[in-house]
Amino acid sequence: MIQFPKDFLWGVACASFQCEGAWDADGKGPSIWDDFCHEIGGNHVKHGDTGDVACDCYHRAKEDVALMKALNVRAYRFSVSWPRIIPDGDGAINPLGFKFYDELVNELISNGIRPLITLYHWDLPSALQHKGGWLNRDIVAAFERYARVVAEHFKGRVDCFMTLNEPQCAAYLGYGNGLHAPGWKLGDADVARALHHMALAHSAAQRAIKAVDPGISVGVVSCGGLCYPRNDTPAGREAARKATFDLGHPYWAMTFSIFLDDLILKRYDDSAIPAVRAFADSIPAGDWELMETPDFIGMNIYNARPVDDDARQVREPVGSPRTATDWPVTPEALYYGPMNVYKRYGLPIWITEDGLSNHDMLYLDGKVHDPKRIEFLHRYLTCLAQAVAEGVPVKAYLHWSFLDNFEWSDGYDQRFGIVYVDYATLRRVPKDSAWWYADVIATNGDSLNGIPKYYY
Ligand code: GCO
Repeated sequence: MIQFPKDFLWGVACASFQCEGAWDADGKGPSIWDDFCHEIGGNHVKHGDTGDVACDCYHRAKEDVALMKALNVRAYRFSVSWPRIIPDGDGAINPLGFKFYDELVNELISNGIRPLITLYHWDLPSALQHKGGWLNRDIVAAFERYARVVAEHFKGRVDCFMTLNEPQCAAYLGYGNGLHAPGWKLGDADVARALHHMALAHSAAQRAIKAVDPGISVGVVSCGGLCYPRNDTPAGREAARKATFDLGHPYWAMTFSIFLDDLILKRYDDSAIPAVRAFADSIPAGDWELMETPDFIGMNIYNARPVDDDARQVREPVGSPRTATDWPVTPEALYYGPMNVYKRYGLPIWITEDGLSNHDMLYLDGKVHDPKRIEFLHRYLTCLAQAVAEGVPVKAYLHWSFLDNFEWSDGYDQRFGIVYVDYATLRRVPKDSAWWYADVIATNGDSLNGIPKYYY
């Protein structure tokens, strides 16, 4: 029997650069993602797509919130764009910076939807990048100030903040392999340094937010490769746990442990490769005392990889299902992922993102049929319920994403929304999965018992 706790929070998520558009409206400064998309000959984003218009959420707060309400959504995780509020990152505050967010937050509250703010979802003010971005330790103080300004502004209206989204991607894709803005390609020590500054920035921001109102809950949103056992035996489970947190491979930066160990356990895992170990040894001892344990860990989970009893990665069963991004469909991720992260850090867990990209299209009947998304979610949520049943304190599930949106270097090709966006007209069309999810929310997960309704 699938059951979720009575106060379980069901919602949807998105991020400023991916959906807002209005890239230079009302005094906003440029961000590294504006620069990355606009760079002539840069070729960083598929088809040369940009965030200039995106889903135009900036001008559609009322319409979008009304749609969320129609879909029974209880919480909306969105991010604030730092360069809207402080155009150069650490200078003057833009008087019009909060215009859109005020409208959005007020609409959400008056429709009974809880606003959840992410402070940093990758759109760093360009001026800070020119000073070294996350490699320059001064960014910690700039982020702390920005966090305080936002928390003060929304005092009494927003009771939950997430400081950083996926430090791992921001550091590795931004400063390591250069696939994301700012597109720098540096070595292991610099990637580790960027991550460490993010841990300090989270901590300083958490202190600043708590000083504004100690009742606000503050989390951090993490990602990383997750593993599940090919053989569900005690040995297989232990191997999957070990492989999940291992730092002894080229993708060490894309693990939950590289960020959360530094922040919460105040150490680096013994498995770390020599470059990371050397960086860890260079950290001033006083830094560990600056680390603030978050109130909860946000996990962005899309898939996991199978490992054998020796913690070695094995291939997925031949012919396994995949998504449009060519990611494997592995519902086990929502069982083993929260389970292992909870065992290691002992903190409440929020699923802050989960979902899939699908080749959705508007059908001739005017609807968007996406049975694959329904099937995917049904299976993933069933596994999440199992983790909850076994005692993992999972408090929320925030589906990625509400609308189709700008998928970073993949531009608009990947459709992650439960609501279809017709980019030519910006019209929103709820997909079948949106109505299916509305039913999951209305029944607090009870509708997951049995075979899903595929809506056509
Ligand atoms: C990320 C982000 C989202 C993505 C989503 C799908 O992890 O990249 O948090 O912005 O759009 O994860 O890839």
